[in-house]
Amino acid sequence: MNQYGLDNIRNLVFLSHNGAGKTSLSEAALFNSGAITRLGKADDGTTTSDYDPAEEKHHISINLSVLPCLWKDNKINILDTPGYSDFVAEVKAGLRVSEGAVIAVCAASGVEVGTEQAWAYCEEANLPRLIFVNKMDRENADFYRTVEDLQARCGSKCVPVQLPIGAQNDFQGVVELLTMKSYTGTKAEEGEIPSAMQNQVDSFREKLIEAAAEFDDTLLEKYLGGEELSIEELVSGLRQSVINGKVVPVLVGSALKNIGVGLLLDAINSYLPSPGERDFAILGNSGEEEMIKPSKDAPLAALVFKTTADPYVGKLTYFRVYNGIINSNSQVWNSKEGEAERIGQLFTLRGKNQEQVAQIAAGDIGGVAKLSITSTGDTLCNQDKPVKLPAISFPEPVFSEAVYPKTKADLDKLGSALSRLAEEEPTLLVRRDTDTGETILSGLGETQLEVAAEEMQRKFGVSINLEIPKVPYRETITASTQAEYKHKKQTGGHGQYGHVMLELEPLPSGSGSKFVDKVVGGRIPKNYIPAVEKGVNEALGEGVLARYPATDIRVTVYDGSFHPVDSSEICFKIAGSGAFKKGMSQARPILLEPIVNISVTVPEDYTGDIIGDLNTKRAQLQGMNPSNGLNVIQAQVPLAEVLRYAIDLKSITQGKGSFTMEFSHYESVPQINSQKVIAERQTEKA
Ligand SMILES: Nc1nc2c(ncn2[C@@H]2O[C@H](COP(=O)(O)OP(=O)(O)OP(=O)(O)O)[C@@H](O)[C@H]2O)c(=O)[nH]1
Ligand SMILES: [Mg+2]
Repeated sequence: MNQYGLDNIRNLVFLSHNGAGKTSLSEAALFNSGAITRLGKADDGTTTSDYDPAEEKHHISINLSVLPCLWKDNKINILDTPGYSDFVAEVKAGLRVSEGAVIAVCAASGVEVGTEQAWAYCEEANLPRLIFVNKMDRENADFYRTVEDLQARCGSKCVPVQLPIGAQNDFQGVVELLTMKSYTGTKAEEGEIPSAMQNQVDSFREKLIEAAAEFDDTLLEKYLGGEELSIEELVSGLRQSVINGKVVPVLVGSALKNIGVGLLLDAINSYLPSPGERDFAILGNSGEEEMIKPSKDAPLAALVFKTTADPYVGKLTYFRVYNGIINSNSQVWNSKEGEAERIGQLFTLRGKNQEQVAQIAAGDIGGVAKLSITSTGDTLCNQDKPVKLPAISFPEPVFSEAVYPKTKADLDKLGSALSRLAEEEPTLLVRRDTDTGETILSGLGETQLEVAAEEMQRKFGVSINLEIPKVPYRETITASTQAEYKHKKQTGGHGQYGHVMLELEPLPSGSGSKFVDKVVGGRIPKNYIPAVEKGVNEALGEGVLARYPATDIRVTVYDGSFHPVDSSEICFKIAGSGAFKKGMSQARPILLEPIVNISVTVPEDYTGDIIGDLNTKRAQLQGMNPSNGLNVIQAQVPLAEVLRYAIDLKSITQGKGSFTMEFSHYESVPQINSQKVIAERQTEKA
């Protein structure tokens, strides 16, 4: 199956709003092409693409799957991606290594948020694409309404090349407007166009021919001169328009009923570019992109676009070859790491199935196990002709939860399991919060982290709970005070004696705490001062309000007394700590909380809702920057209020918003919130 050349391959990514039927469509494509003999069902978890137990459990796609099928003269590598936005990294990877896209749209739901998102990604990547209006068999399915919707929201370049015969219960097949033939049923039996459709067919055909001829001067001249254009001319005209991004053909069918899927594969062959027809970018020395014509005879250039951690096989690496050939049992150069990498047995993938191959050539996609230094985004090449391909841009993690192992055994394996997971998923990040001592797992949303937790259990046998991260509160004082503490005990032999007088003063926010020694005349001998400081520092570590670290306080030891026999370091440490606690209680202590700068980008219509919501979160608005229909809203807000902002924003904007946040400074917690935090902390410590 790896004998297909640059001109006989199609790499295309399937995109859509979640659940529009990408996986069902891929399955039907594999079945029709003979790649599989049993048609699996998304609902039963029996598709080739959704083989992962997590996908079966959640009934959604989670991973990108590579699904090659042979159709007529070509090898079509379908990259089925998840529609759920938490897993957008898979979409980004799929987009990066494809020359074309198929956007599936549900005929009943029409254009949805995910449709517009998919469209925007294709525009951004300049990716030629087809639209497949799926689920024509469903209740409420309406092709014409969906097309109007598409044209209104994605532009008039969406042009139907087919019309459905019947709809909903009565959906039977499609009419192809270029060939003027009808195809009905799963077997796509050729027949006559139903006479009732004739007028509609004529009118849509006219629009299609215009679109096909419009961007080719010779065709346009012929067309305007009233000459009949041949089917071949029309197909080639349309192909150029699709490749140049001027036209997006709209097809129709039902993945579930397997109607129109073969015609979709025909359209992929006819209209979408092969790897040979699309130049690719390499990075020059100063990081600028340079476009290159792909060639099988050039030195190797392959991009790693996905890495998975298999508990048995180990690391599995997916790559796309742009130039040259990669061979099994060879050595390549990883230009990102600047190191050689050993390549073992290569294979092509179809879902979880692997087929061993001797080599993978330019234009194609393959896999290899157990690479040691290579990760997603790296380029594999020849050491004497090193190249770098632009890496894949993944979104930054925006949602965090704290990871708690369930048992001691889980704790021992936690670190390595987490880092293996994070290696697999570019949008997962693991870090330790030194303030709260928690291990924090960050990603794009709640579902992604939940799936990650399940995977930890399944793949590495580590059970964890995910909890809302703790807020690293602090404490400080708001008044100056003096405090005295005498530690004195007479027990049996020699006693204990330490006596310290401290002055506590508030320092400006963010300056931290300072210890000053102003004792004169040896009232406390010099050798005991470090012990006093130790005691103060210990007390600073747990403030008097809720045992959060105290900060921004100047502590001056200015007097005290000692006993020549009974005094010791430990006694002065106790006295220092005691004096500090007493002083802090007197100096009107308050709770401080971290404030973050948040920057929220949303379509302008959502501005009011975003600000309304931020107001309920104690935010201080800093500014707004409307541009191009989007508005960037900047605010400062307490971290405690936005620990789950990724979820709130998604629900306010149906996923159309994005945000970033970073720590700014600490501020005092309002009285009412403060009481709550202190009470919660008391129960927690108890
Ligand atoms: N009636 C009808 N249902 C369909 C059709 N295609 C898919 N479905 C159903 O729609 C649901 C989602 O299908 P999937 O194929 O998993 O959709 P998807 O786009 O891959 O979903 P995600 O990958 O999770 O975004 C399943 O219940 C399918 O049976 C269709 O043509 N007609
Ligand atoms: Mg799917």
